Amino acid sequence: MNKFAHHPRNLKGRDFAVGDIHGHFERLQAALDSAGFNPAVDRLFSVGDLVDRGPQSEQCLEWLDRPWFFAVQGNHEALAIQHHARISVDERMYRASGGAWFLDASPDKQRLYAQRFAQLPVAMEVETSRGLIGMVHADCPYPTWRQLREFVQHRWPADTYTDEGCQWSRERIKRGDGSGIRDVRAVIVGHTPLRRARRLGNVWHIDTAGWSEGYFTLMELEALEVVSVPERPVG
Ligand SMILES: [Mn+2]
Repeated sequence: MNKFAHHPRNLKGRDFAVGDIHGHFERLQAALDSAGFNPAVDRLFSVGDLVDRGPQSEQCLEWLDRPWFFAVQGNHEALAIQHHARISVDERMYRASGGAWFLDASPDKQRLYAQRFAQLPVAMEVETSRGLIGMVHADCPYPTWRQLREFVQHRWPADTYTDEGCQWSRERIKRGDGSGIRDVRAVIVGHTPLRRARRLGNVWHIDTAGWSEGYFTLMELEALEVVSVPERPVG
């Protein structure tokens, strides 16, 4: 299974990235509407965590079926995959993080979601006229995008370091590390909720907690600019 996805340039419309969604697809749709998103030509790239916490986790399958919607696996998708595969998951933590909709679902339903999540790449890249833009859920655990691509594509040896770094790491943002990632125009990540999108070197952190008290940040990839504005004051 290919854990790395490459998307050619969008020559017809605009491309956007969005941070964690966490079961708030209605709010996401409102943000897309206010950005004038056109599903006939535009594309939306999600940095993962489609599910848990919000009331519409189950809609993720419909969204993943849309031809203009692409996502990487977040740590919340990984939890569902691991739980389904009977890999040890701290169930209390998972439930406290909004996983009840999955934990309490029937085995058939759990399988449906886990299988779909397992098809998602861990990392993806999108071509723009000014270079490649990479996306992972939490962080790129290597100093160069080329290294990340190699490790994700070849997955050797049984490589949990890369997956865990991509899906869970908060090292860069905790350290305020502005060293960035080489071999790539920018890398866009979510996972750590912030009041405003924050750039560290060429790494953009865009989870502005649209699933909680914040708002959804949409980042247009060609200009690498934030196009959404908060619809309500951030507390
Ligand atoms: Mn996350």
